Amino acid sequence: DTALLKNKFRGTMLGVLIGDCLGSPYEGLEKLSRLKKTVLQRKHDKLWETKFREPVMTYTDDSAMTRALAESLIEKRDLDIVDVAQRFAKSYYENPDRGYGAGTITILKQWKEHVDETNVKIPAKNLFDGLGSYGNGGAMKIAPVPLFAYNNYDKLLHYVKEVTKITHTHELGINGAILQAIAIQQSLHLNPSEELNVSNFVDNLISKMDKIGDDSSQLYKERLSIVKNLVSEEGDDPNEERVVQELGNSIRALESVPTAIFCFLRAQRRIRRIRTDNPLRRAIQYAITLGGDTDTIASMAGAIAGAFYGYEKFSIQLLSHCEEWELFREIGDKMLDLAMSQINK
Ligand code: F2R
Ligand code: MG
Ligand code: MG
Repeated sequence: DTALLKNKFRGTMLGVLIGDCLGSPYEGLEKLSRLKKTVLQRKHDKLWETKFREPVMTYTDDSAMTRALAESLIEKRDLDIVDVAQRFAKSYYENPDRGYGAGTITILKQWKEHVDETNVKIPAKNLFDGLGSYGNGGAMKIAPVPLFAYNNYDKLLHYVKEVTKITHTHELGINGAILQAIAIQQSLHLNPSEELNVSNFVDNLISKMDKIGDDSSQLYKERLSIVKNLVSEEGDDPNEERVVQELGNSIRALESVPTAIFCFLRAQRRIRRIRTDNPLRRAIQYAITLGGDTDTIASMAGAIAGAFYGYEKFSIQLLSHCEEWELFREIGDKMLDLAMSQINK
């Protein structure tokens, strides 16, 4: 069904953007107190429901890098990591104040001088005394890859690794990007009119991480088991303190990608003090209440939820408050054309 797929591709790109725009004012703060949750609820009511034009909410590095990667895939009709690196650097120098990670800035500055096939992978390898970055920057910008390879799991794995390694060479950083990409791919293939089988969704992720088979994928498997336990708990109060303690809310991939998946899955049903019937809104709003790396966790949860529900679950009022939302929608459409042209290749 092309109409549904179009909706889902747009939803993925806009999920990245909206989660980032809504989450970024809270990045680095503690989990929200009861009072702050009420303030957040009112603010989101206004943003989602009123036609009144708010000042535009700007996006951060998460959306800037996602956009650059998607535009490279669209332009080159394949993954060209040198072109991706050039676009990352260009978009950084156009607006360096989007809150980039320190390690990523080091890489972007080195690429500014000159980047080609021989040196594109070098700066990332040298980061953090040669350990490479385990930040969530690989996962936060990966959404265009599951769109590009939406029907092909092996291609997805290959392309995620290739593109992530130019910024994140630590196994935890790479596997975080793989997990986020698989979660988006799974969501793209599910029918949003049918109830989501939450436990199957996690089991599929666990078995795919298991097949990767290295040490860090086992750590992700453990986190996913925690996701499964937490999501199966009854009641309407998924205690934020426990969620943060057991899954994390930090800038590290291991402490944020499983958390984003949890936000998407738990938002299938009611959450205390989040008043909305819209599970896509609930996923993003809940991610923000956890505090910590709110732009990135809300953006990753938004991408997975957007891939599942499609863009029509976002209100036009909300979209119109976000920087360049129409461009992100158009990128979704172009990614669909590209993905369709790839299917028989
Ligand atoms: N950087 C931020 N937020 C904090 C500052 C923004 C603030 N709003 C402001 O205005 O200043 N957010 C963005 O960064 C995250 C993605 O980060 P990425 O791209 O992975 O960067 P990096 O530098 O590679 O890793 C992040 C940090 O993690 C620590 N780290 C990573 N690997 C490490 C290793 N092997 N050893 C030790 N530490 C390691 C470092 O502190 C890195 O700087 C997103 O949240 C995005 O929104
Ligand atoms: Mg950011
Ligand atoms: Mg962040």
